[in-house]
Amino acid sequence: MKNKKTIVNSWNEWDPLKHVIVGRADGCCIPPAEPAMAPKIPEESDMKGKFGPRPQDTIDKANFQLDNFASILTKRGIKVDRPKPINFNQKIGTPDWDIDTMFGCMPPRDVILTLGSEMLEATMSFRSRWFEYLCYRPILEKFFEEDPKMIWSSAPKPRLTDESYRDNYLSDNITLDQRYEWVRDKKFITTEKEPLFDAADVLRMGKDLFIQHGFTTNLKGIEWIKRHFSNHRIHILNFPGDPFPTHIDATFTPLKPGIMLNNPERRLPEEQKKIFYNNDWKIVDAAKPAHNQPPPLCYSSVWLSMNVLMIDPNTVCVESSEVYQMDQLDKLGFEVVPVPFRDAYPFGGALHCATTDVYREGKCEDYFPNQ
Ligand code: DAV
Repeated sequence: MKNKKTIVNSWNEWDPLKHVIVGRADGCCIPPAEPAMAPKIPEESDMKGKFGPRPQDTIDKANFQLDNFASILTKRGIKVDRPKPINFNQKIGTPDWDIDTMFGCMPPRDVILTLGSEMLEATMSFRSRWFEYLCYRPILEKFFEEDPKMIWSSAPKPRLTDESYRDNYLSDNITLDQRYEWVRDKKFITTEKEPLFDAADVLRMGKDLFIQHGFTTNLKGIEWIKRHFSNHRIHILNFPGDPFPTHIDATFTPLKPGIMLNNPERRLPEEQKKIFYNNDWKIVDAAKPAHNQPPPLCYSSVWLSMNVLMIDPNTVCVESSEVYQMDQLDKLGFEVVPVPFRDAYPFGGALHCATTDVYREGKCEDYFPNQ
């Protein structure tokens, strides 16, 4: 059968997936410290003080798993597109700042937000990730040509001067207790100087968008999204159990209408649960991760275990070593597709991070009529 032309359309995280972007690990770098990043790297981390290109053998292993994931999806009839990596090991800059390397293009979820027929390039909140959208331009250009209804947009590029970050966050001497207190007080690394958001802080659930306010998305970024997607209802979520709230998708994961997985170490405050309960949604604690530690040179936590990709409301891709998470989803009645992916974790996350929707069947529905 001849490949059908592109359709851009996706309103939620669970409708039947037909077309998706899967990232690549090529040339990925560990960027030098920058204001947005320093607090995410704990003092004892093996990443402290390291920067530059990642070892080639780790890149090859990650790409092997990314290619395998892409082929698992393709075999299920899902069309897969891949970004085009650029040379990440080069100095980039704007009139306001420069930085010695970029990051990579493994997690498209962070960069591109698909809602309906629109693909929106996020502002991003790390200097090293400022130009990452360039890797997606070849496919966005193609989608724009092939789908006459596709809306291609880009949020205002942020200045990311020092005014966009709190400088007291930089210190190595801050205790974890202090960090919990700041997060509880909604005092994050990013300031309210300008709108900032990473696309991976947004959960798309039809008419409602649930957005984490944290390190990578500020209130102005959420306000920008609210005005931009003015037909949607915007809900701001906080997860005070996370000392480094960076992206929502290892914290709060919709599985299908009526059921959310919540990280038991980062529970949604009772007050913010109301909208779910008022609409007969269940919030279930995610199973514990199978590992005590993330793999070497990884930014993310062990909770990538719950960073799953729904390929339809009954079928879920789960990392294949995450036995407890697979078992829980199996018991909840889902068909579980195990996907080996741990070698790709250090490059920016798990199965949800490593993908961005292009097309899911289905329409924009109202799953929360009782507001
Ligand atoms: O738990 O470290 C990872 C999310 C990556 N997109 C965490 C969050």
